[in-house]
Amino acid sequence: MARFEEMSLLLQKGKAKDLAAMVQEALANGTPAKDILNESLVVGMGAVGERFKKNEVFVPEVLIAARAMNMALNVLKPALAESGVEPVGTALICTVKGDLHDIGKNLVKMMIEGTGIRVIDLGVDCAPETIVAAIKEHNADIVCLSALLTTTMISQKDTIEAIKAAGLRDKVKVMVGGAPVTQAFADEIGADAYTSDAASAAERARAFFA
Ligand code: B1M
Repeated sequence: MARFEEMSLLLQKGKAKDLAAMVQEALANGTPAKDILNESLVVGMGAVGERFKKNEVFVPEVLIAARAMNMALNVLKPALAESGVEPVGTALICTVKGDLHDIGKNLVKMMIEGTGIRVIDLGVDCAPETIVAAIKEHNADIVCLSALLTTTMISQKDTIEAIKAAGLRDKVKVMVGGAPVTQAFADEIGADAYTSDAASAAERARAFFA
């Protein structure tokens, strides 16, 4: 029986090494990577978010928890990405200009990789011109734009405009997401898809290749 609750608490306390070791042990015991992700890591980070909102923890604690989350995700990555087949296509992913949040983006990346799509990660604070250049360089089929701040959602729109201006809009599907983003906003800015979580993002991305 995997110790989901314990892993969630280790994450909340930012005990990165202990968490990574326990994630490794759970994987070795046959616990599915997806269950570790959803039952421990996502739950733990959600709890940190709630406490942050209530001013029970502050930025340093959140950062330490975020580092633990990323370290645990690195341990999970090979198991999540296991597909054993040639990539069906290429997706670019990033957090948009002005935005440094990368935990959700990293989750979406791993889940999409798990469907057999090659994913190029352009990181955070990614300017529209960088994304346009990367579409050309990697011959991308999909562009995934994450935004966590109401003030950076507009960068998703700016990126779509830049892709249009570069004459590449018909070549790529644009997916948007992140906590403040909605279907209505996605429709307004002309994105091809909006999804609210990493699992649905992966499902939607794969459906583009059906
Ligand atoms: Co910031 N932060 N943060 N933060 N932070 C939020 C987002 C906030 C809601 C907290 C709050 O006030 N309650 C708030 C935003 C308010 C708003 O605009 N509406 C906020 C703020 C204000 C800020 C700063 C401005 C704080 C400050 O400095 N005063 C600052 C901004 C820095 C910047 O980006 N320029 C800031 C900084 C930080 C830290 C650096 C401390 C840290 C980020 C560390 C990191 O990412 N490496 C941080 C964190 C951790 C959070 C919270 C607590 C957690 C975010 C997170 O990782 N959630 C967050 C509060 C919260 O969410 N409750 C908060 C877990 C993650 C798994 O969820 O990213 O939503 P999420 O991803 C989900 C979905 O949204 C979706 O799938 C994922 C999982 O299924 N998804 C996609 C995401 N991208 C997608 C793309 C898709 C599809 C789905 O398709 C392409």
